[in-house]
Amino acid sequence: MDTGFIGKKSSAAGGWGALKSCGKQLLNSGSPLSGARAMLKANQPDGFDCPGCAWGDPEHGSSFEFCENGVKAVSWEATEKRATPAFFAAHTVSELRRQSDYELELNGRLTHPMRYDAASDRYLPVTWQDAFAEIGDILKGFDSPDRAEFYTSGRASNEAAFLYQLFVRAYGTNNFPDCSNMCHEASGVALRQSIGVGKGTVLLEDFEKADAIFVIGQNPGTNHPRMLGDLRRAAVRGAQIVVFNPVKERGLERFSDPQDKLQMLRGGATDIASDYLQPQLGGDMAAVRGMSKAVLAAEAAAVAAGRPSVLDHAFIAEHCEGFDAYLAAVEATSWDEIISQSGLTREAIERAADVYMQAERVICTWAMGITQHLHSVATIREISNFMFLRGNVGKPGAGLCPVRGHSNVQGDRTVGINEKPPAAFLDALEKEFGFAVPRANGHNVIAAIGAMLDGSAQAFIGLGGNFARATPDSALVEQALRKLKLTVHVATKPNHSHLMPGDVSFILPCLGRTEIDLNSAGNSQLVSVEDSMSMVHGSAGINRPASPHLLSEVAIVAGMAASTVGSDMINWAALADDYDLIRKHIEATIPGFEDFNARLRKPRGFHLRNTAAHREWVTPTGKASFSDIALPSETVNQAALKRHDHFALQTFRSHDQYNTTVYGLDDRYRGVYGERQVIFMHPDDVKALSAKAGERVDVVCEYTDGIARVASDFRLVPYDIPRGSIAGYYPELNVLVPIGSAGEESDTPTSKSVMVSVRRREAA
Ligand SMILES: Nc1nc2c(c(=O)[nH]1)N[C@H]1C(S)=C(S)[C@@H](COP(=O)(O)OP(=O)(O)OC[C@H]3O[C@@H](n4cnc5c(=O)[nH]c(N)nc54)[C@H](O)[C@@H]3O)O[C@H]1N2
Ligand SMILES: Nc1nc2c(c(=O)[nH]1)N[C@H]1C(S)=C(S)[C@@H](COP(=O)(O)OP(=O)(O)OC[C@H]3O[C@@H](n4cnc5c(=O)[nH]c(N)nc54)[C@H](O)[C@@H]3O)O[C@H]1N2
Ligand SMILES: [Mo]
Repeated sequence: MDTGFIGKKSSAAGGWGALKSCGKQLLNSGSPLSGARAMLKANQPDGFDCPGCAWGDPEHGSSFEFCENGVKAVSWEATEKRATPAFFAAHTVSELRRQSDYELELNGRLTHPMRYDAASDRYLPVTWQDAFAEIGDILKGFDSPDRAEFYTSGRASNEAAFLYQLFVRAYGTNNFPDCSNMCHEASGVALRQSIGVGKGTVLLEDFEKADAIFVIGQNPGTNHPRMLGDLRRAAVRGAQIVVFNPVKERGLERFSDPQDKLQMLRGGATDIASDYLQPQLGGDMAAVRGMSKAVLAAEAAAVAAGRPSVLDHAFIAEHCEGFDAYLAAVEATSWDEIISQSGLTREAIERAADVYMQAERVICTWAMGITQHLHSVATIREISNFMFLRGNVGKPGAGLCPVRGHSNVQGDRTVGINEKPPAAFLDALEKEFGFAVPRANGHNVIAAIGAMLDGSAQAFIGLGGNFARATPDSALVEQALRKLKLTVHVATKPNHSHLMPGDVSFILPCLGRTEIDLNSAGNSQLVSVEDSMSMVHGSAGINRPASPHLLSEVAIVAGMAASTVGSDMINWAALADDYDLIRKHIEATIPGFEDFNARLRKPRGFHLRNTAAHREWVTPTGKASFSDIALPSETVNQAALKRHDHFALQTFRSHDQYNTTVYGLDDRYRGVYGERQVIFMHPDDVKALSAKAGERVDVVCEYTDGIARVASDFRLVPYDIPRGSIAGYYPELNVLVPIGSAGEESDTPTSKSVMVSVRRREAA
């Protein structure tokens, strides 16, 4: 069996390996200098916001906020390679479709607006004017504005996103499928119910004060590398870090901080996790309930022995409702249930609960390992319950911290990308702009795909992203896009979504974050973004644009808007020429943006006030709300354990990718090299299949809706992961994620728990 692609895992995350990888990345980009110069300005007060992740920026950063994957994101955008009209002339769309995601984006930055020509099966250049005019004509020709779906990916700036929603609402629909529907939707839904605001309550400073940090369902070493710096500093000063992750992730075990010169010279590394628990997939609600059960048992014991109370009774009495019902729910949950569903021992859960009880201030962070399950909302509500027990919300050094994905996904939501917009926002828009806005809820990602498949949607406009590859059931979604009358992709690089043309199709190339955005007077324009800690700050590019024909996202949105809804009510061109004017409209319609233009120009920007962080609860009862939801009757993982060839599959990210953008084929923290078609599996499960390391298998979706879904020719990697749970990379495995399986209340595809079977190819 060829196992050459399985190699050594990095001994620690970060360190020299990360620096080496940066150098390689900058060289590969073909523009080491502009890439390196750009890095010095990433996340600095006068630079651009790193297009990588949404982790916060420190007040007193080192000379630059070093991050290996930030370097990849920046140099990926700052490449010298170009996908010009000559490139498109040389390849038919059918030919390009055979390229992998990796190969496709390697072709470089888009340079010209392009229109699909069905006769030659090629994209041909088109003028911006003609593109906008034709898009406007088609959109105006529909019998209802609800025929069009307006997708947003979370890189769009606040200004672009605000203008986009204004255009779409002026056109007349709330169809805003958004990448966050596939991402942190469950966090928004659950936190609004629990604490009255759908965002995290902590600031970066709180990580310096926390006594314990619980990191649940998240892989910061790869996806939020700068967070590891904060975790390392916390670990060094003695804070306890408790990790819940089925997979042993290198970055959560050990980290060598490239910012720390001494540590780098000595070759040392810091242990991050003081406790590393490996629950089964989807077992976190049970695990957290188990910790609550242990806390409540300790409380009973303390009361009986006359010792001080373990619970924060004052907080619960003054700030919470539903406590008694929660007590009853915990009482009704047996340890047997908790152990079988979490896959953890009672001792391990009790140990974690001890850490929680010994800490005065606790932060709990989470990401996709929590949000992409069937019962994600219930799980996040359980995390909130657990944190309420000792008043860990709304005090320094403590709080709830959903760690967001795309660099401005949180901001896009704040400025109105929302298929279910709150009435107050719609009222404010009407008052500010004087037109009647649509009031009916629109489509999220799943609903948009449904509408595209059944023919009720006829147009797809994408402000960034890679819809066809990021969505579940990618094969179906590709068909859905090709049935449309119009597809429009605002993008920086070619991707597979562009290769699924409808009757009329455009690729509209835009400036990236790192590039200078000049207005008609030759002044550089500033955009704004919001990070996971609700800090809003400015971002101005420093690199020369990849092509003189690029427009900013704002200008592209304005162009489409003017040709679709006209410029009588709103002077789109004027807004696109001066983003300060857009910010004035944001200030007038969205709370928290008072004096936006001035405050944005302060070095670190400003913080959007979070009510829950001040213990103001904007819930129906005016209190923080305990939930009393029962554990799921059975998780996919529990069901899978009943059959030796069935597994719960999670789809996650390698160290060399940004969502559907693949930078390289290695995943060195997991010891996999030059190969992405892999399945990580417990060694005993490999044996139970009578298979061997490196063996080729097919993975078959066992979701019961009658559709056959197979991912062929993947190779087994024995790995430290619980039995019955397996893992592999997104987007390659999206062909297996069934569109019909979506989170309760969040409607997020359950891409972290798909029931599959694994079949040996040789044996077949
Ligand atoms: N370099 C880089 N940075 C990124 C991205 C990228 O692709 N590349 N993507 C960005 C985006 S949009 C997002 S949303 C974030 C994603 O950030 P993450 O959420 O860290 O992303 P994933 O790779 O999906 O990793 C999920 C983690 O959760 C664990 N997990 C899976 N299921 C479970 C479970 O049931 N329970 C528990 N406890 N753990 C589980 C997995 O083992 C894995 O470690 O990162 C952002 N930053
Ligand atoms: N199976 C599975 N599916 C998943 C996930 C998973 O964990 N598992 N994760 C989900 C998550 S968390 C998310 S957020 C989604 C991501 O879904 P998307 O946001 O749709 O996908 P991305 O891969 O981030 O988009 C990449 C494309 O964005 C374009 N781009 C890059 N920079 C810019 C820019 O500055 N402006 C514009 N206009 N375009 C730009 C480039 O053309 C690039 O090809 O995927 C989801 N899908
Ligand atoms: Mo995301």
